[in-house]
Amino acid sequence: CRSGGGLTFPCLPRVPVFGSLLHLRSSLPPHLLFTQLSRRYGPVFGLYAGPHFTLVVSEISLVREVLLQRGREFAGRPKMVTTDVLTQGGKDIAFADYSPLWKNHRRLVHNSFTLFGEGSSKLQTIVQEDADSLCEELQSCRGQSSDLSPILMRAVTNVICRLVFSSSYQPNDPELLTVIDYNDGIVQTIARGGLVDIFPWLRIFPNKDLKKLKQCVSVRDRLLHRKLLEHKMTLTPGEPRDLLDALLIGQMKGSGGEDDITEDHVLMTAAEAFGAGVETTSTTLLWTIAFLLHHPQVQERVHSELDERVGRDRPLSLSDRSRLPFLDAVLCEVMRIRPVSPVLIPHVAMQDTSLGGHSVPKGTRVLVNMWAIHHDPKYWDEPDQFRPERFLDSSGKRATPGSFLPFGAGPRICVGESLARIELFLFASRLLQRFHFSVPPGASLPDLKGRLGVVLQPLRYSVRVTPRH
Ligand code: HEM
Ligand code: PLO
Repeated sequence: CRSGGGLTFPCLPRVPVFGSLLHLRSSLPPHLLFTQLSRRYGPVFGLYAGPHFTLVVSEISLVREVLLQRGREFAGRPKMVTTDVLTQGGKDIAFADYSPLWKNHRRLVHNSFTLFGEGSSKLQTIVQEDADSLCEELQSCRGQSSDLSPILMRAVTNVICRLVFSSSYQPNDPELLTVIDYNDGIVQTIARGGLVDIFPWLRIFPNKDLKKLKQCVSVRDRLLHRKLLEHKMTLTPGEPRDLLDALLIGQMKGSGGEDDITEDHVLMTAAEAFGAGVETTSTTLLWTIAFLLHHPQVQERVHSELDERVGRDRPLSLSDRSRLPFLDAVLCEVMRIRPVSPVLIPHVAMQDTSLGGHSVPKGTRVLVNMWAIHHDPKYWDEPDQFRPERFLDSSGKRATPGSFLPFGAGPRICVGESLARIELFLFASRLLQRFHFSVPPGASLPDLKGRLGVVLQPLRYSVRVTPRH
């Protein structure tokens, strides 16, 4: 395998042009195939995705080296055709390569999230209200069975709409439907690792997906552009009303240098907050309910913890999190057993560096197999079993094992982590305080394998939601 002298990595066989792709043909999704291959080739092995030399890392100490110890060296991102369309050539955070501008941009986004996140009551109020309307909606379908996916999707989209540009929608508002519709189109067409991203020259052939992606992106940009203009006209510096205000203020404060972000960067950040915020949170909540249906005794224990520590009537707030360690453990176990991003986003070595003592040339792509880390039998007893107790110590307090990184780590760690944790806790606790979830009569249990698109999602299932009082 290619490597700059010294030890070399075990590597999959390769042929000209296709690289190792012929050896990667499989009915398994990438995270499972890579986990299988790591048993044969070891905790880090190389492959050629077409022309691109790629390392797959499946052991926690090596993952820590990539993300933390050498985090900066591995903080690059590959250039890909689809994500370039999505982000105007990398004017976002997630798919933009490492650069001084990107660092400024990420810091601004991080600060703006903090402004409305953990420290302030703003996000808490928004989530509480949207969780309440979600509960009212579920209450009104009294015991009927339904697919929760669209209802949850609407609720979390509303949270992000209010956080980003202070709009809130009724269930059938045409603007909300537009957002949901274009997002759906992007999700269907951007499936990570598609061929166009391995051989960029394939884009000269007509490509239906790429065309649809471009259409959806243009609908998205028109809508966000309108919001941006409205915000600019009514902005009071020093008093940001929402994330868009905070970003605009930050952008205007720029020093005028070439590392300043532009208005397009603000637009792409808003777009990404939607994409990342909606897909990940709704998916994690759907996995949570799917696992609770498979493990009714776990749901019962969550219910009794809520009844004993909070009661059935008092509205829950973030300060209840420390009182509900079992619920917290359930959410962690869900993110362990079904990480929404099982191979993270590809990283790239920005300079010649090394990994586990082997040298790694600049430009090498690195896939972190978080699925393998979360299912490594060396660190997890019976890793395929759903057991929230793993996240509790012997006195029942929340504990965090070292081999658990659902949000990644280091310079590319998820910027939305605290936002996501707040949302997950408030939605899950409110839903479980008020409802009991069960398998509808005659229906089968949800499939737990899921399907890998832009995130690892459960297949659609239907659930009966019964009010608890
Ligand atoms: C990146 C997980 C929610 C925004 C990531 C990464 C993971 C992740 C694994 C990639 C890290 C890497 O490539 O090394 C999650 C999970 C979530 C969640 C499990 C919820 C359950 C959110 C939310 C937002 C968000 C709510 C924003 C509103 C981002 C962004 C990045 C990112 C912008 C790119 C960071 C970068 O490349 O520097 N997330 N995420 N995420 N996430 Fe999240
Ligand atoms: C989801 C569809 C949106 O329309 C665009 C979008 C933006 C950011 C992406 C997100 C999609 C999928 C989940 C991603 C997120 C950035 C970080 C997050 C990849 C494609 C994760 C979990 O890594």
